[in-house]
Amino acid sequence: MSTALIDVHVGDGTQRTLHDDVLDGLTRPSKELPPKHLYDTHGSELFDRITELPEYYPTRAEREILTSRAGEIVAATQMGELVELGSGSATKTRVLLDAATEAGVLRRYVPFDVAESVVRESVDRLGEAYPGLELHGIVGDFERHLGEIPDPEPGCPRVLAFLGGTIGNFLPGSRRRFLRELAARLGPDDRLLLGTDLVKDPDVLEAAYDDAAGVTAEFNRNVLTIINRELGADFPVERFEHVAFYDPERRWIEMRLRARRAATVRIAALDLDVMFERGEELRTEMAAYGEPALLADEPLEHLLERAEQLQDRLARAAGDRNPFA
Ligand code: SAH
Ligand code: AVI
Repeated sequence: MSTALIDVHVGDGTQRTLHDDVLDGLTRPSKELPPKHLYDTHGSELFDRITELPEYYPTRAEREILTSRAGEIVAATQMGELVELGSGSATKTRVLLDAATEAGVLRRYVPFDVAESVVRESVDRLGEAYPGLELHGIVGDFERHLGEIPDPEPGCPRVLAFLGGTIGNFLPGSRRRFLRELAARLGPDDRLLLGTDLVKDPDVLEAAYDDAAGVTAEFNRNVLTIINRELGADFPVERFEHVAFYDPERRWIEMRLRARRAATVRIAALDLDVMFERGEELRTEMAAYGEPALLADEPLEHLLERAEQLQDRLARAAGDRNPFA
């Protein structure tokens, strides 16, 4: 039998950040919301569907890297414990869990995610698949609750994984703050496993965020459904159009929601009316790529001083230069 524990650090607090973020973000001259609010139960399911889409290559690329290099990663780190930030459904993670349990080194897996349902489901499923593995789920916001990660057992080498390019979803200032905090919490026996994508053909990037089946559009619009439900708002969800474009200067993709018509939205819990002009856009996500946008960050440079880079087959074939070199 595996042992399982789940700590919940969000709840009313998350509701409050949604309040604050909606109030701040929707009263700015350029409307925006932080991407973490895209993930309720439905948003997490939609993200999982995105990872299966032909256009959304990052998950397949990362799975390929993990599959071909998991043995090496486990041998190099002796992963006694794996902590995963933004773990989601932890599907790809199984590649690492398999390699580390096969090597007989892994004792504990700590999935950390803001979406309670995904933490509970992944702990349930992994408990069945990996009997003997200790599971300690954390439902929390990695911008606020890194301190809630349990201390590693003494002498147990720990790997902190941050996969899927989620690091690209921060705005640069918040990313720097997060990386500083993360760096401060990494002990001498800890290793960081970071998954991020490199800049490539804008058409490929834009297709990945605007799939033909419209799943990403539904994922994007779902944030309005969340605000309607949680804050008693009346967004006419279908009257907002999904927009995704690559900004070559910032080297990031932006997802936005564009009002097809002028609208005034009532947000009852905030006693707020928000006006949208026809065509006005609300930014819901940035996804930054490779260097220099990401890797030039001073705290990350410091963390990567001794880093090794693992690339997927396509990136190697394309001859992308090694930004860690
Ligand atoms: N790691 C998985 C899932 C990526 S989706 C993969 O590579 O496929 C991003 C995940 O990060 C979601 O599950 C989302 O709920 C979580 N997330 C986003 N912002 C977060 C935050 N501030 N704190 C904790 N989890 C967050
Ligand atoms: C989780 N995160 C890294 C995904 C990304 O690619 O930025 C979320 C996503 N947004 C649209 N499609 C997928």
